[in-house]
Parts: sequence; structure tokens; C-alpha cells
Amino acid sequence: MSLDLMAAAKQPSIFAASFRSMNSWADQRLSIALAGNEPYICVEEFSSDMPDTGIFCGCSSLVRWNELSQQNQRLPFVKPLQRCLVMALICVCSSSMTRAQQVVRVTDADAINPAEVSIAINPKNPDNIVAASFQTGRPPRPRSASYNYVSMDGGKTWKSIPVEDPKSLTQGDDAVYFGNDGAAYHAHLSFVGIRVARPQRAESGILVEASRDGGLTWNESVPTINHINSVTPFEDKPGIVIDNAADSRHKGSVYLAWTRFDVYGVSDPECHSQVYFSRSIDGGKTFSMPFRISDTGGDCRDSDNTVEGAVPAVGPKGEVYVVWAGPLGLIFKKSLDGGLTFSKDKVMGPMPGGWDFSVEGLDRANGMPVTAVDLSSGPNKGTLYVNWIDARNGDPDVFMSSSRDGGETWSAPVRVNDDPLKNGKVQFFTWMSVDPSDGSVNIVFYDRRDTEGAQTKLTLARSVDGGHTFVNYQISQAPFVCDPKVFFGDYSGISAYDGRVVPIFMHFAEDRKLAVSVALFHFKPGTQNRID
Ligand SMILES: [Ca+2]
Ligand SMILES: [Ca+2]
Ligand SMILES: [Ca+2]
Repeated sequence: MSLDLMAAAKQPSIFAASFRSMNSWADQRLSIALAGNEPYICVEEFSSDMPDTGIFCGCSSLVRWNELSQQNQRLPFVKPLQRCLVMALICVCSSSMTRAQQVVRVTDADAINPAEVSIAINPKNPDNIVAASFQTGRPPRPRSASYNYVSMDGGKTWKSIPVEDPKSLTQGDDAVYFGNDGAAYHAHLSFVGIRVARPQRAESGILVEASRDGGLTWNESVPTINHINSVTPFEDKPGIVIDNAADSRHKGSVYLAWTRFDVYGVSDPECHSQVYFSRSIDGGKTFSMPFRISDTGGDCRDSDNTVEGAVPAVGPKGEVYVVWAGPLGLIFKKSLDGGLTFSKDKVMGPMPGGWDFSVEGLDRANGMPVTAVDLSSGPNKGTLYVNWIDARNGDPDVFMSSSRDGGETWSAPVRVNDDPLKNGKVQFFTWMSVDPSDGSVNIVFYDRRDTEGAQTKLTLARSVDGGHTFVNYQISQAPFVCDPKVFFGDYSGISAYDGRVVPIFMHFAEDRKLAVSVALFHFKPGTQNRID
């Protein structure tokens, strides 16, 4: 198949442009391709005087058939034998990409500026989904406060559940994850008094709650770390994973990694950021003493030269991997003893432009990395994936690099967004979930490929070939304009299980207020075929 056709298959607009009008007509053959439940018609035209070029009329849903069949179009440079396959591929790809999926509002109508979202599908019962975000100033809670959202019907309806906050502190940076036993875990910040000279109250910690009823009730918060009467150091932005690997000696362990700032947000060159790590081996009842895993730290400015974005991941034998971004680029760490000791810092690759970049209409934006491992029994089992955004092509693009030898060597970065290269368009806030059932790699990101100014859309990109190629699906959230006066948070979220793929995202909605929604994709496992 020619490159033009591959591009055409991924881009319906280019596909249309690659047709040209035709002068002679001869034999005609009709074929029908099914995309989901929707029939598409392909028409082949055979011309006796041009046997080698192959001639096609077109491909359209039945509804648009009359319109298209009058256009007398032809697809050049294709051998007759390949034609039907090419047409079917184009039909399926282009219709599946643009077909609407259900988008469901997660937050209640009285939610106030919810942002920073995380989501997890229960592997014991995939109809049970838990999500989290903060909301800001929703009575009776004056500060930013964490909320859980629970669905028991595959994401069609949601219930909001406030996270306990007995000391009335500030919460946020929420992250949720399910263990294979059906226990849900929620990590978040809990602090008061940062950026205040002499705060009346000071505290800085990272707390974890667990739920054993699918997220409806949660146990009392357990500190992974907590500083009482102090905000130095400041503990920030936890990533969490549960060891769900069937062959792991450390099965069920809960791992957290995060950034410790000596002092948050200062430019003092003596002030450092480092990545810290802790684990629980008793289902989140207690956590081990945290220790530093970064050999080389960063500054405390909360920008490119700060070490941030540590999200742990677990391999099939219980290997623990952590990747973060900092002044040296993407840094890789590995533990083969359940998170007791780690390998030395290894630079995975550069991050041109750094993880911190500005985006019109946003207070701040980033391309921090997300790490995940294929725990399926498929052909890519054990493959380690890292997903991030950087500006190596001039404008921010989404990338994915994979390792098939436990992080010793890495593939060249694959560009995940498939809009034209160097078009000046911005992508931001990427998150990734590798489906533990079919090994598919699913990535969500905010996408301005075909918008102007601060107007924003969202894209889901999915790979079913071990991260070699991605198909981009437009998320059916109405485009919205970002407002720099409203904090849009720092990340999006996604969870995938057995073909269900659920991106979660904040967006501006009615009265330009923030809300959180999910998109409910359902694929035939291991394929790009939509069954939602
Ligand atoms: Ca944050
Ligand atoms: Ca930067
Ligand atoms: Ca771009």
C-alpha cells in the first residue's frame, strides 16, 4: 500500500483530496464494509484501457451514497488486487475515527471548577469505575478539596463522594488505581500554609485511602508522608500503581512516587527538588519510610528544571519502573526487589523545550511523562511504554517510546498525534493506559490541531500493535475555549480494560464553568473496531 494511502486512511480529509475525476467508465463492482453497525459502500470501476491503475468510485455511508456516486472519482496507483482491502480499510478507519461516542458528565451541576482528573476501571467488575478530581471552594469546604466519583454502570451515571478532610486542609493532585482484588486506592495532597511567610497553620503530606466496595466508602486517610507544623519540605504530585502482575512476588503492593521540594516554588539555587518513593505491603494500612530515588535532583521553581511527573509502573514479574522529567530530560529508574532499592538514574532521552510550556488560555501546561507496562498475555507482554509531550518538532507533540528489555534500550519516539508535522498546533496534558486484558496502548490528550486561539478539543489515540502505530479518534466533547482566569489543573486521565477505554477530562461547559466528563469508547479487544 502506498504511503499516500496510509495517510489517506488516517485522515478522511486527505482521503477525499486524493481522488480525481475520471473520464472513462467500464465494469463496476460494489462491495460493502461494515464499521460498527453502520454499512459503508465501496464501488470499484474497472477500465479496460487502464488495467494497471485500478479505478475506484468511492466509499460512503448509505445516507451519503447518492451524493458521492455522482462525483465520478478515482483513487490512483493501486493494483486491482489491493483495491478492495484499501477501500475497506479507509471506510472502517475514517468512519470509526469520526463516529461519535457517548460523552457523560461526571461532576454534579453544583461542582465548582473541578480539575486534575484520574480514573480507574475495576478489573473485578468493569462496570465499576472510580474517578477523582479536586474542586475549589464548594461549600462547606473553603479550599481546594478532593472528590471521588463512582459509577456502577460502566460510566453512564456517576455519584460524587467528598474525600474526608477532618483538619480542613487543602487537597488536590488526585490519583486513583485499582488492584486486581477489586480494592481501589486514592492518593492526594493534604496541606496548608504554602507560599505564606508565617502561616498560622502549616502541614504538608500525601494521604492514601482505600475502598473495598468499589469506591462508595473509603477507609480513614493513611499518610504516605506527612509533616506537621511545617510546609518544608513540600510533598507534591504523587503517582500511584498497584502490583497487578500475576507472576509477581510482590503482588498487591501499593507504590507511590512523588516530588519533594525543599521549598515549593522558589528560585534559590540552594533549593532542590528530588523524587521520593514509598510502598505499602498491607493494602494501604501502613506505608514504608519514604526515601529518595533520584540521584540528580532539580530546582524548586516548578518548571523545566524541576524533577516532576514520577508515575510508577509494574512489570510482569513485579519489576517497579519510575520515569520522570527534569533538567536532564526523561529519567528512568528500575527496582527488582519490590521497591526496596533502585538502579542508578539513566537518561532515557531528551525532552526538547522541557516539560513546562505555555499554552494560550492556560495558566500553565506540561508534557510530563506517564509510564505503563503491558501485563496482558498478548504478544507485547512486558513491553514498557513511556508517553510524554515535547517540542522537538517545533510545536508540542505527543510521543511514546517503548522498551522490550526492561528499560535497557528504547525505541525511537513514535509521534502519537497524526496531524501534519510542524503545523504549529499544540497538544497538552497527555495520559496513558495500557489495557491489561488486550495490551492495547491508549492515550488521551488535549488537541488544538484544527482549532484557533484558546479553543480546545480532545483526542484518543490507540495502538494495537505494541505502540508502532496509533489511530487517532476525535473525542465527542464539544470544543471549548480555555479561560486563563480559571485553573485548568495539570493533567488528564484514562483507563482501559478489556476493550473499554474511558478518557476523563476537564472542560469548560455552561456559563464557561469547568466540568469533568468521560468519553465511553468500547473496542473489540485487540482491534480498532468500535463496538460502542
Ligand atoms: Ca497539580
Ligand atoms: Ca519549557
Ligand atoms: Ca503539535
